[in-house]
Amino acid sequence: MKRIATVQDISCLGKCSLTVALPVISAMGVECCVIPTAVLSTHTMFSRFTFHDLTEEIPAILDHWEEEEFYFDALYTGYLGSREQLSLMTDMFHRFRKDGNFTLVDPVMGDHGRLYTGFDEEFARQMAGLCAVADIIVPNMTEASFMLGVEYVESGYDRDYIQLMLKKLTALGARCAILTGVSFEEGKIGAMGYDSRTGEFFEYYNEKVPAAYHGTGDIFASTLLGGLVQGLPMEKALAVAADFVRECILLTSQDPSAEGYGVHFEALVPWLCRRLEQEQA
Ligand code: PXL
Repeated sequence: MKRIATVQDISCLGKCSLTVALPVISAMGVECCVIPTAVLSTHTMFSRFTFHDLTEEIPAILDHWEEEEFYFDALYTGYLGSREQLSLMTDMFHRFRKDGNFTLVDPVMGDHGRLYTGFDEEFARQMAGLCAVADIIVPNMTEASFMLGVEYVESGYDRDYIQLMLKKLTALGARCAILTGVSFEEGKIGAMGYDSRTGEFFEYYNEKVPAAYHGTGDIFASTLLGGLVQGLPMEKALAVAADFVRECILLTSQDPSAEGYGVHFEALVPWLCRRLEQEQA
């Protein structure tokens, strides 16, 4: 069985980070080993939340895993709670990145032009340092802008602008960058990627569902990774991830009792399993 290790927080309520990565990756038939970076009562979009940092545990977990010679088909980082965790992740990549596996960094820091509570521009610069040692990075437009030190542009940009951003992102050091939340046309949204080894761009768009929920970036990254580890080529894995996010947003937006945080991904797990099977056929 394929196995990945992911390092992110546990937000006890709010459907993001590990509470989506674990079920999504498991549903895709991949063992999901977790290193929790922190335990929060909710994600940080609530006005109040508790935060218990778990940085101290990480070196001991990595030492034990290395001692046992565990192999991971991919290493995946998401929301990281401190600068120290960024350097621990660089260390983890050096120790566990082998021939045949890969690393994926989702530089979770912000959205809609703003950084989440607790992050600043210095953190974004340091996150760019972690992206430099990753194989694949999946920033949204906000995270990419902060890492590159360019102004966030909400809309009205063209393909040249996004292609230049992607080239600058891979110039940080990652082989492949995928920018999420890209929209060239009113009513359409998706992602554009660039593989610096082949010099090829790729992209995928859907009709935009007029609703926004937290945690969809985490679902996107987890689904993309699950697809890649299961052997899908990048373009198929991207399409599955973008379509799954769209299905989740659509279903949630149809529920008048949906509470505005997190999507109803649980009900769509069978959809994801079927779709993965179709793509593998
Ligand atoms: O979904 C991204 C995310 C992950 N983890 C925590 C967050 C957020 C976004 O707000 O607060 C703790």
